[in-house]
Amino acid sequence: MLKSDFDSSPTVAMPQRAHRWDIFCAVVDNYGDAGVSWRLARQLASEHGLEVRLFVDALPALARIAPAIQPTREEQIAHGVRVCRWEGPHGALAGIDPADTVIEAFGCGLPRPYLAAMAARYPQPVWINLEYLSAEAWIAGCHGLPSRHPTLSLTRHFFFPGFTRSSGGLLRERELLARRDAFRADAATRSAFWRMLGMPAPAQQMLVVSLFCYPNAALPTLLDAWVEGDEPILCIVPEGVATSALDSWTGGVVPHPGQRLTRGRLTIAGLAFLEQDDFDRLLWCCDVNFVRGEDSFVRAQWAGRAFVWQPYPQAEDAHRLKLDAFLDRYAVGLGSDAAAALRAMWAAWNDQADAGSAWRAFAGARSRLAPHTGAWAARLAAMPDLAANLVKFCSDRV
Ligand code: TRH
Repeated sequence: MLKSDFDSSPTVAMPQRAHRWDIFCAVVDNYGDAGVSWRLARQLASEHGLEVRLFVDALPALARIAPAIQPTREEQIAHGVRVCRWEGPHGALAGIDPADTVIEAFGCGLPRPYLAAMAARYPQPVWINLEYLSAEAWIAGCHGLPSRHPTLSLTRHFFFPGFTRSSGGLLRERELLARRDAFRADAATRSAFWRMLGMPAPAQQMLVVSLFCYPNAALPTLLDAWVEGDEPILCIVPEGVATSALDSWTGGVVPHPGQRLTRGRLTIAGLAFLEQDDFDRLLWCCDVNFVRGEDSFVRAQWAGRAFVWQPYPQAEDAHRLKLDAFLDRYAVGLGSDAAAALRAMWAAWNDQADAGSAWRAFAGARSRLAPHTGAWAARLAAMPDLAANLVKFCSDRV
């Protein structure tokens, strides 16, 4: 197997006796919980040859980003993963033989009968709580820590995704950056992709933006700035994103998938939700990506272009700590003007303030932000990926 310059993840084989993995995912809302769990499950099966069973309580959310999944089926095999519907942590799930390794995504909790079966099993499964991604420094000290179950003789380990070698790393499939560059270098493949989207390939001079955000009061200011802007902009909006803001800004003519609306220098194009790998290709085709939450945030970094992140809003602005911690790492090495433009744009977007005024300087810094993000992605790709780290972590504990 040829290893590309980009891919540095050592291949650690799980002992045959520990090749069964269960992943539990309870969808809080949106698509990230399912998105991260599905991406991890596919990678463990395809790159590490593991027998993966993925339990998801809200299959329709998964089916939106994985069309191979039939949302009404209790159990099915897709992309080498056995996908099972569960009732969530308070459901029964009795009579299930726990796997050798059990991943609890985002502290979703495990049903009592399953926990009891884990405790009764010999050898006991390796039990991992896969935490939310953060760039904050404290996670390095918590990554890998064990915690005893209060009543059962079970130990759970906390596994923190992150941007440093002292964290669990980031989800990145093998050859991802090589595939990205091959896609970009091949005009025929790119135009085939635009045809698949049902869109004409954007004109050379057009600035192409993808908009995947939470409801954001700053959006109208940005759209106004784009209408009056210096260059033509194509803004691609996945279905159901920012609908109410777009509805009021467009006067009730939100462009649905396959539709477009042009105002001044701005064209808004509606797009149906894409399968995860096609969503990557969309990000690879855009000059600026507005992303949110966790998984699209990481994919925008692998895309290696300018991006604007809106973390999932949390109480007491806890998400601002995450945002600032990330900017403090990511902006290193960026010239002071570009760094100032970047910080001002992200602040305006997350303060839901006047993002339109911040846009001009941000767009002006794009020629520095894109190569900077490319270099950032290459540096991150020099570290082992999350799935490889997880397999190593678990193989050391069986
Ligand atoms: O959907 P999100 O807002 O999910 C969030 C976050 O995970 C957050 O951490 C969590 O607390 C919250 O849910 C409950 O954003 P995220 O994480 O970017 O996940 C979106 C997923 O949807 C990602 O896997 C990419 C995928 N996607 C597609 O596959 N196709 C598409 O067309 C689009 C727009 C998204």
